[in-house]
Amino acid sequence: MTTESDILIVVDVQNDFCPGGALAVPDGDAVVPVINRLARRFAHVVLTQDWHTKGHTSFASAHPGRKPFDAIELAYGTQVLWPDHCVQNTPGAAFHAALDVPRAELVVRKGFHPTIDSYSAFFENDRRTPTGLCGYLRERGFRHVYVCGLATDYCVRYTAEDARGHGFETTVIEDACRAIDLAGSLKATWASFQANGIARASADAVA
Ligand code: VGL
Ligand code: ZN
Repeated sequence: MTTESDILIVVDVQNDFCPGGALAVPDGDAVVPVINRLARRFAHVVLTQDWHTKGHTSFASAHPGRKPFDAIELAYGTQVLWPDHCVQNTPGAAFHAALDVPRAELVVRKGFHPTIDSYSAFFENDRRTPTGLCGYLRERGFRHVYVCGLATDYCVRYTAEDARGHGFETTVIEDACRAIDLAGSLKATWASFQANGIARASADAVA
């Protein structure tokens, strides 16, 4: 068992990110059994849930003439455009049916502001609007954040980097993540983790 100051953040294990979903991450559902086992070794777990409004600004369909995976400039910076995914209260936004995490104590929904995307569980993509998760973790006394889920190079990446940026010891659990890998994004992610003091571990290595 890990300690009382450790918490596992399970990022976006939702139908739309799994095979058959609107923004399927290759092999995305393979993380489910790994996370189910891993989560039993944590007394504290937080889940995140991508939770977009219909017609969300991160959807290519909201920008006439644009296609999924194009990048555009929005008021807050560069935004990759995605297929419509994780629309509030749709089956695609639901957690994978086999995800079984009995000690999940909080669900952080993100991406629900119609005009800002949110990859990180801590900040919206404007990098300024907080979700409240940092306050929650600090107030509850957690010091070491473990991150897993989907996708390694987007929501896991930004969540881990913001955890580290807020001073939490941070570990990404490699075999409990899968990546989208657009234009070298996975390689850039691991390089950034190394540069930022974010540890990389396998699920078996987490005590
Ligand atoms: C994600 C792209 C768009 C993710 C969410 O969970 O990594 N990626 N929305
Ligand atoms: Zn999204």
